[in-house]
Amino acid sequence: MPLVIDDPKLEPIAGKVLASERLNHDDGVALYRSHDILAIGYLANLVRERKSGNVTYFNVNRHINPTNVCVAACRLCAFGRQVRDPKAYTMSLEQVWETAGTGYAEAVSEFHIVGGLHPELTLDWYCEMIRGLKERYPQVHLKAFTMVEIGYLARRTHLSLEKTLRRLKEAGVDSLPGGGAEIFHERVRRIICDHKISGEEWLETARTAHRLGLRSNATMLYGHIETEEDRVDHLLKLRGLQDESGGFVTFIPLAFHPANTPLQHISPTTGFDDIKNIAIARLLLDNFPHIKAYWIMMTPKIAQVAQRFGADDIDGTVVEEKIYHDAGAATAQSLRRSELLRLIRQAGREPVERDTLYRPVSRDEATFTVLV
Ligand code: V47
Repeated sequence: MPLVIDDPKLEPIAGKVLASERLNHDDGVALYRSHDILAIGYLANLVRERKSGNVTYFNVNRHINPTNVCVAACRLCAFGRQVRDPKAYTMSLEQVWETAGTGYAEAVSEFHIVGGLHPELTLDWYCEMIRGLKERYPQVHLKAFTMVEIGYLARRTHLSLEKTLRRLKEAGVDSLPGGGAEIFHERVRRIICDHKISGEEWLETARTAHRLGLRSNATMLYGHIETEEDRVDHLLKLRGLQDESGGFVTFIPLAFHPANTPLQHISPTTGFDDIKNIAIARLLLDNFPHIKAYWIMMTPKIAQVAQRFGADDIDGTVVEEKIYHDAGAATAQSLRRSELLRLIRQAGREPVERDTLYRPVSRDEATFTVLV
């Protein structure tokens, strides 16, 4: 199908993408201001197919949130609770290890572990949790702790970021998820997450992790009070760090869910904006290998369409999601592997089950166990 451009402002951008040239800040803003979603999608799909061909990746994973107690009280969040809130919970180590073994236990290749900033849980406690998981589930990749949790643990332990990350890596952390990045600009952070580490600190923590050989993901939370310039600035900061470190694996745009947060007067994002964010991320982040359409956040239907608008990943089975569901997500808490396969195949893509670092996973179909 030929490229049809309705918005003349996109013409120079299309020229650059066709010539594999890097887009700049103004290009990013022009893309966000354009409604020509088919031209933007065409270009993003071109880049996506250059990188991943016809493949869409997914994994069999399980989320674990050891505590929702959080001292940060971010306005964007419906998950975190004060210690004395009746809905606050903190799992014991045994509960974490037991929870990890429930639901799809035989098949999981990744635990995605994130939680609140608990004022009493120590670095030793987290290291013990990780060692215990590794002992019990040695084949499972541990993608654990956002840059925000790392920063908080380092501060409370009076250790450098590097020493804190080293301790967690020695305990068994294999990589870091992409959460907590939100929007890097200080003006926005002051309103949506004023007690969190700054954007610079988030980037510095990622830089340190990458230097130690820990790969990570990156996210951007959009659809609240940020401007189009803030989004582009955020993406270009991530691109700049990726040029330096090469440590990012996947970028995941996250749509703000306002329900049950102090910002619930803000309207939720639309499907149009969700698709545009996937496509523009694919076009600006030319050095990120993968763009994930997180079905929990976008709905399986939009995440499926996104596979033709720049995304090459749909995330995984998840099993038990809390952060988005506390903020009113109406999606299921889990999708079966067979359902992920169906969504991907019906988008005309070839499903490939991956591990966290995008190596293909082969299974013994009879026992459903991972073949190494
Ligand atoms: O860090 C919190 C965001 C993130 C809300 O790395 C909210 O593979 C919307 O980071 N509405 C957690 N978003 C999710 C996350 C993630 C998800 C899937 C895969 C990966 C990965 C990472 O969710 C938080 C924050 O940015 N968040 N509250 C809310 N009300």
